Amino acid sequence: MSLMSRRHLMFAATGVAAMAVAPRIVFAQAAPAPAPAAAPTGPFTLPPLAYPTNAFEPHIDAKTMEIHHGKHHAAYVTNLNNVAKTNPRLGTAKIEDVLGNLNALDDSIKFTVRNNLGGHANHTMFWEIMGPGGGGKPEGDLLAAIDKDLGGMEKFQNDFNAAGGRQFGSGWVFVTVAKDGKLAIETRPNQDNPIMDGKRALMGNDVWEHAYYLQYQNRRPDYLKAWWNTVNWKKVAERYAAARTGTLGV
Ligand code: MN3
Repeated sequence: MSLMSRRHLMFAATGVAAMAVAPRIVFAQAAPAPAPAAAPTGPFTLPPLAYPTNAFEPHIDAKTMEIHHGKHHAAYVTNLNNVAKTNPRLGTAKIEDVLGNLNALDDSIKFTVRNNLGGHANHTMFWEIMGPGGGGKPEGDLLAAIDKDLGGMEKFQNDFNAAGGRQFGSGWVFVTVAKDGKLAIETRPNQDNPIMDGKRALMGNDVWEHAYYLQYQNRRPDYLKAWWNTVNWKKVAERYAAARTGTLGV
């Protein structure tokens, strides 16, 4: 082999080595980027949606669902995990036990837990009671209870929408279920939850502006009406049955 061709081979080999290294550098830069790496590590976790974010269009737009679940609810979870770092018992206690006994908490975390654990509970319920192909009416025991306690479906939905419309500022409109099984329409400000008053949320709608403003702007009453098309009555009926046996969580 001549000197020239040997040198040529050496350059060629160097070139190959440089090319082989290059993809590793690219990979090393890309590695920290995946979104799941930024997710909270617990003990609190964001429950995944059981449906795609566009499942409720045209009633709730995909962008609102994305931000509502992926940013707002996620922020409550992150805040809880931060509190749990210095208060590990928060992460092991049952959510309903903590919310039902907020005064047992240290003053330094009470406000943060009330807002963020309330928000986590409210939104966990909210995603659960909605589903694709929702709307219509419940049946069986739940319908009978609505007829008995809330004056029938039409009056119930009108009263629920009116209460949600009247809630000043941010908050929720709920159907609460008491220990004796009685249903009532009640609102709560901010992220308060009926568990704080010894009741349970059977179902509820979020009337914070973040729940509807991209699509409905100031037209909260239109959002309240459209939202019924997302309600998964089968899930609500399961929650009602659980409430009757004292096993309903958040
Ligand atoms: Mn919300």
